[in-house]
Amino acid sequence: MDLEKITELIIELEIDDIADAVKEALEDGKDPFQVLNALSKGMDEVGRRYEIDEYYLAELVLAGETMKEAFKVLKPAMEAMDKSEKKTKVVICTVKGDNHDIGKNLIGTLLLSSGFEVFDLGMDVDSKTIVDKVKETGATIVGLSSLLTMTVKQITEVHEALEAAGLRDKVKLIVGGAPLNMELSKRLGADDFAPDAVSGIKNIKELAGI
Ligand code: B1M
Repeated sequence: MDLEKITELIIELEIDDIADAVKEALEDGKDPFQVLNALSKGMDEVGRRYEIDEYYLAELVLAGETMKEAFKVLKPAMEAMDKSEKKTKVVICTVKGDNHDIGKNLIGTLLLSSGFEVFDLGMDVDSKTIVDKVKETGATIVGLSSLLTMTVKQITEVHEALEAAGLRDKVKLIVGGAPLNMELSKRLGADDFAPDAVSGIKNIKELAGI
């Protein structure tokens, strides 16, 4: 199974074939990171087609579901690569009001394969749920995705909720998503920002002192 085919299956929204294709690529000895990259490339093209009105909301929803089918196979392969013993705990989610989770899932999968213990709260998550999870798990990093301009202010909510709970100096807050940049993220109360999944993992490792 070549990787271009995987990219193509995402672009063509082939939800019934993607899991088998990913499985085949892994069995052929392809690196899970390369497979992840091929999936992301497909998603970039879906986004481009949406922006030029070639795809509509229905196609976007189906693209999201197709990515999820791929992740079901990819995630265990990523987890199997993890050889570390002492794990840094990371809480991740997409902020309240935002139902985009493809980028967040990508980050989560990469974190797992990089030896982190990941608590994924899903999407549309309020600050109280995040604070409760940090308290319960003792996580030292919170990673937030915000894809909508309208929801970036939720980052400040989370920052302030952590502060009110007396946890802000124990937890590093990193954020990502298209409407953000480093300057805005810091102004909103985050410690760090990453423009893509690879730099996200690099920055999270730095925040964790790894
Ligand atoms: Co929507 N959507 N969407 N959408 N959608 C965008 C984001 C948009 C830019 C499209 C556009 O208009 N050009 C636009 C937002 C405009 C804005 O506010 N600035 C938009 C809109 C408007 C909407 C709706 C309001 C549409 C409507 O209903 N009229 C609606 C909102 C619903 C809601 O959230 N409440 C909506 C809905 C949807 C779908 C549900 C149909 C679907 C999401 C499916 C899903 O996620 N399960 C969807 C999609 C697919 C998109 C686009 C096309 C693609 C997003 C994506 O998955 N990209 C997007 C346009 C685009 O980006 N070209 C768009 C692939 C993914 C791998 O990248 O998530 O950016 P991304 O993550 C990257 C980086 O940002 C970074 O690393 C990731 C990997 O490289 N990153 C992090 C992300 N999080 C990070 C966290 C980190 C570090 C890095 O640390 C923790």
